[in-house]
Amino acid sequence: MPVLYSFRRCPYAIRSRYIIALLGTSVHLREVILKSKPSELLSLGGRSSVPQLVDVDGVRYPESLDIIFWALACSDDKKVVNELWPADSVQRNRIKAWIDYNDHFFKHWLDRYKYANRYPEYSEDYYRKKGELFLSRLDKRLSAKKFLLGEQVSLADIAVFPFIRQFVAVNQKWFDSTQYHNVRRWLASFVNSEMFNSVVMVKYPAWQAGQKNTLYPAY
Ligand SMILES: N[C@@H](CCC(=O)N[C@@H](CS)C(=O)NCC(=O)O)C(=O)O
Repeated sequence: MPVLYSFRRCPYAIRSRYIIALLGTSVHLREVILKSKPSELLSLGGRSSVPQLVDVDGVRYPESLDIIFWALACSDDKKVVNELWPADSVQRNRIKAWIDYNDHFFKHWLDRYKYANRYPEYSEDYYRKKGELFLSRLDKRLSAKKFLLGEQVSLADIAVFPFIRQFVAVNQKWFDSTQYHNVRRWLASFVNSEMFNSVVMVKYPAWQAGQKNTLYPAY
C-alpha cells in the first residue's frame, strides 16, 4: 500500500487528501508532528516537508502536486479524473494559472497575514490587503461560475480552497463582514461538505513505527 505522510492542518496535505478521497485511492496515512518528524520520513532525505507519498515501488512523491498527479494517474475513475483535470490544454492552463498564483503569490501574503507579529515591517492590515487581491479575483470569477473553471469542481478549486480557509480563519469576523459573497459560498461548499468533515479532516494520532496501519480514506 502507498504511504502518505500527512499533517492534518497543512493546506498542501489537505488538498492531497481531498483529491485522494475524491478518487477513492487507498493509502496508509501517517500523521506527522512537524516538530518531531519520524525517522522514516527524515530518512527519505532531502526536504522532509509534508505531504509526501511513497508508492508501492518505493517511488517518492515529495510535493502535494506530485501526489495529486500520481493519484490522478492511478485512478480508474476516468470520469472524475476528467472533471478534475480535463484533457483540454486551455482548461489545464487555467487550472495551472490559479494554482501558480495561489502557491507563488497568495501563500507569501497568507504567511505574513497569519503571523503578522513575525513580520513587523508592515501591519497586519497591509498583509491582509495584499492577500485580498486574490480574494477579489476569485470572487469576480465565482460571480459568473459556480467553480473556478465552470459548473464543476476542478483541481483548481481543490488546490486553492485550503489556503483561502486559512486566510479566512485569521479573522473570521472580518471575512463575514466583507463583500466576498461568492468566495464565501464557494468556500462553504468545501468546508461544510461531508467529504471534508468526515473524511479529509478526521483526526488521527501521530504515527509511530510498528503501529497498526491507518487506511485512508477509511472506507
Ligand atoms: N511545496 C510543498 C510545501 C509543503 C509544506 O511547506 N508543508 C509544510 C506544512 S504546511 C511543512 O512540511 N513544513 C515543515 C517543513 O518544511 O519541514 C508541497 O506542495 O507539498
